Amino acid sequence: MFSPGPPRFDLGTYPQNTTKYHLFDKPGVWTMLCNVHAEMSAYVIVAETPYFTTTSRDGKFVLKDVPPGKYTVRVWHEKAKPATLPIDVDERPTVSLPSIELKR
Ligand SMILES: [Cu+2]
Repeated sequence: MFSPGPPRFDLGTYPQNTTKYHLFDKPGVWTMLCNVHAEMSAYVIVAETPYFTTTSRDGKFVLKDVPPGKYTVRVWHEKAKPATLPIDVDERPTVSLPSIELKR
């Protein structure tokens, strides 16, 4: 799902009230930074799967309608190293994962 290196793009600077577009054409975590304000950042994750989600505030998530099979759960957080967990989805209606600990 994530490319080996961070995808890069640069929209440069442009006048206020101007809109620029960028097509995120490669999978990965795309980082957007402001070269004026260090506290301004955003991320776009381009995933090659229909099975993705974000967590609730307590870190829990649900992926619905995942067909049976072997998968790798990939977890990303801006302040942690990405984590992966192999999972075997079977015919049970609900499959629970063990906790995934993210480390800085
Ligand atoms: Cu800024």
